[in-house]
Amino acid sequence: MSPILARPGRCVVMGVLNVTPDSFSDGGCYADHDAAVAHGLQMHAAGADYVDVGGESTRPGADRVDAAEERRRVVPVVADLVASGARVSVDTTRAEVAAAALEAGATLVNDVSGGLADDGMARLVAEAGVPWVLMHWRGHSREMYAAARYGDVVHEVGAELVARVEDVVAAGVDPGQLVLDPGLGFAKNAEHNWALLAGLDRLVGLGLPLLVGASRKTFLGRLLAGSDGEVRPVEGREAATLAVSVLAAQAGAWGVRVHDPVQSLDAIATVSAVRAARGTRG
Ligand code: PMM
Repeated sequence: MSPILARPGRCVVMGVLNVTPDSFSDGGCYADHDAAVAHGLQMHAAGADYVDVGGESTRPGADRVDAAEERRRVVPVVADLVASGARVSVDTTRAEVAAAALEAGATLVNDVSGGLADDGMARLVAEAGVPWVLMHWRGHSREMYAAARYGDVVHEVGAELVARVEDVVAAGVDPGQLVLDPGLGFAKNAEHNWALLAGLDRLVGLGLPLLVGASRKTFLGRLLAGSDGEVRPVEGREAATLAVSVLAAQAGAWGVRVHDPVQSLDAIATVSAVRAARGTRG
């Protein structure tokens, strides 16, 4: 197994860095190169295991950017972060963007389409030998809510992820490179997200490392809506995000993807201490 997938004695923390004008939480904050690199280095200095750099918003209903623009946003930021010693993952569904980011020093591909959006991704990842996050996905942002229909969502997401694993392994990817992710909010409504969080142990039980990305997502904002029904804004969703980091670490997830790594690292250190006292790792 790739050493990058080894657990550092606790749940891995990936810090989100969206170099986009329109992501739901940090869109527009780090569209500028220097601001993006500075924030990425801050997360690295704070202990984030990966800085996850993305150049295309996946928020519900978002329009796609073209590949050249996505590359233009991502590659210089990846290169500067790597030059300063950060470990970087690239959040993209496009093989050509992933290839350019790997060339610039990224060491993990985070693919929210689980390899479905681009046939070339499996070949690229197999050749590069890097870890690959396969997220559960049922279509691009514009169409994904029409696909949010499930009977037993945990079972169906698990089965669809296993099918993706079988496909990419058949295409030459080593299973030791793979991380699975239930894709909270992607073709899922709030009820589906809660069911998936309630079923994390079943997803961990699939036997591959599991990544959980709940940070500041809308279902948390809806849970915390005020008595007037107003959804809690993104900056007020941090405590709920931490609760999910704790639940994920407790369930034995490999990692969490969060906007504020400092807070999650502290929460996860606490879970690790309890797990160690109990005789379980992570
Ligand atoms: N969520 C977003 C983007 N990339 N990647 C993975 N692996 N898992 C996720 O849940 C995920 C992701 C959307 O959130 P953002 O706008 O905060 O990046």
